[in-house]
Order: sequence, then C-alpha cells, then structure tokens
Amino acid sequence: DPEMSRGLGDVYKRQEQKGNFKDEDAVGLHRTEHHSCCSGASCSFVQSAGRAYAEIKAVVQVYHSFFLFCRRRKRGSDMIRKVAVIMGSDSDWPVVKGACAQLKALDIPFEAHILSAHRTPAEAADFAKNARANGFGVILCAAGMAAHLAGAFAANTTLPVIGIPMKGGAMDGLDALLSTVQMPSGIPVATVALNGAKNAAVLAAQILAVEDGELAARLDQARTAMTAQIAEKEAKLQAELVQL
Ligand code: RP5
Repeated sequence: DPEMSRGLGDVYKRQEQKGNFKDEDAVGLHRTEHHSCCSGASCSFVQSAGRAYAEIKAVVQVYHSFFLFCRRRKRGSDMIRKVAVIMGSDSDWPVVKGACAQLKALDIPFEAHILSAHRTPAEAADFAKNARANGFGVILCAAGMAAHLAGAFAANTTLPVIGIPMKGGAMDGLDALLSTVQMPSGIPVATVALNGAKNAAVLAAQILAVEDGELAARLDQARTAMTAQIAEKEAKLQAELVQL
C-alpha cells in the first residue's frame, strides 16, 4: 500500500529526527546505506516494511477481536444470575412449584424460600437487601390475600420483582391481585395473572436473557416448540371438523 508506505516513511523520518532510532535499528542501518531513498514510497525497504506493518496490523486486529470476545464471554459468565422464588407460605407451594419447574426446564439457577412480609418481616427485608450481592438477578414473590410480599421486596431492592398473586381466600385472589399490582410510583412490581407462576418464571428468564445470548436462544427454542404444538392442534381440529 503506497499510502501506508509513505506514512510509514514519514513516521520513520520523524522518529529519526527525534533521535529515536539507534544505529543498530534496521531503519537506521537502512538509512546509513541508502540515505537518498529511505523516505519515499519507491524505496523497496519502505514498501516491504509497509507490507509487514499491514500484516502485523491484521494479526493484532485478530488477537484484539479474540481478546474482546474472551472478555465478553467472561463478563457473560459473571452475569449468570440466580432467580429467587419466594412464597409467603408453604400453602403457596403447589402453585409456585410451576415456576421452579419452568426455571429448571430453561436451565436457570434458582433458590426457593418461604418468607413472609408479615410473619418474617426482618428476614424478608434482609433477603431483599442482600439479593443482588448474593447473585440474584430477578425475584419472584408469590402471596395470597393481603399480598404485600412482592411490594415489601421491591421496597428493599432495585432488582426486578415479579409478583404472583395467589388465588384463594374470601375474595378468591382479587385481594391478592390488587395488593400486588397497585404499587406506589417509583417502586414497581411486575405482576402476572392469578397463580401465574409459569409466566413469572418465563418473564424472569426473559429479563436475564437480555444479557445472556444462550438463554435467549433457549427461549426462542421454547417459542418454536410452542408454535409447533399449536400447528399440531390446528391440524387435529381441522381433521375433526371434516368428520362432523
Ligand atoms: C399469604 O397468606 C400466603 O402467601 C398465603 O397465600 C396466604 C395464606 O397463608 P397460610 O395461612 O396458608 O400460611 O401470606
């Protein structure tokens, strides 16, 4: 590349003027022997030096790309975060189990605990305050009736909190739904449907997948499988309609 060779020649010249090249340097030797041609593009030494420079630059770019790739991978692995699955009572477990099964199916690490906003307020607050430092990325909170668990967690962490209002009680879950979803401005709880444990897990996965390409790919696969199931059901329906 004549441009590069010329540029390189200029760099050599400037460096020599500054006294940066010693006699033993290749360029210094070259200049001693071929003083009249060393700064022009026609000089074969400068041209071959330019080619060598281009090759070295290409190799350095490859190594640099590899370094960036490794750094991204490392950051990525540092970012694999757990999901905390919290329920207000063991009576919530039969439904909450669905969230754990979904997280397991998506190969997402999680912990499940019973903590209550009312019966164990200090422990619940402590868990929420330390959740980020303890490697959690999203918190699911399932509670019924006066369902303040998700709100109490959201008050004590800036991690995303997903509320699962539980069906049951005198109002069959309407009380839990409103207690979970009606949060004051600035302290949000992402609320899923009554007993929506599976969707809470999927939403947690989608939040974590923002920084995790492999998890995003697993979610895409799950969607593709879901689409295939619907296509099968549609075909079955059409076959039944023909038989009517
Ligand atoms: C809530 O009250 C719990 O989350 C549960 O849904 C409901 C009933 O709790 P238990 O009386 O069954 O322990 O705090």
